[in-house]
Amino acid sequence: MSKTIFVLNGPNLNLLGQREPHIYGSTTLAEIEQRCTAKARDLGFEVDFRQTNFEGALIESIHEARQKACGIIINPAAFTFTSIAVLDALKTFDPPKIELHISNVHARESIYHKSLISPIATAIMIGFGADGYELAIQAMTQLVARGR
Ligand code: CA2
Repeated sequence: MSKTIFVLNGPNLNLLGQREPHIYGSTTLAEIEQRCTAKARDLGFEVDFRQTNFEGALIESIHEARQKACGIIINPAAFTFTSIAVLDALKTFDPPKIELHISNVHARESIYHKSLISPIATAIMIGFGADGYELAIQAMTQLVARGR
């Protein structure tokens, strides 16, 4: 069985650590990738970490995960609230899927309150800052181990 966890990041997350640190912190996405890779390695897993600003590219990564991944951790960013196409792609991926947000979206403006993804996610992690990614890796290995 695959031991690869796909960690997928949507639009503007390439700017992490460069803008709006009061909301998203000062850790860069490259640092988050390094931490995820190290955490996964400690737990006997690998990480395929990606970021895109394009909806179609995100969907194609989800399709690729169908063949290659034991789980998906996804921060769809703004596509969380707009993309039925990302929702439909995730529905085709049977193994565990964790929806992750760095900020507590429910403490923000109402446009950030209604996720299209949450109803089909196995689990949701919101508001842990950049640490949420490592916590999600830990959680994903447990979901994979128990087969859901
Ligand atoms: O908190 C999160 O992880 C979000 O998914 C981030 C999205 C936002 O649309 C979601 O509601 C919550 C926005 C990502 C924008 O990323 C930036 C990073 C640095 C500076 C500016 C934007």
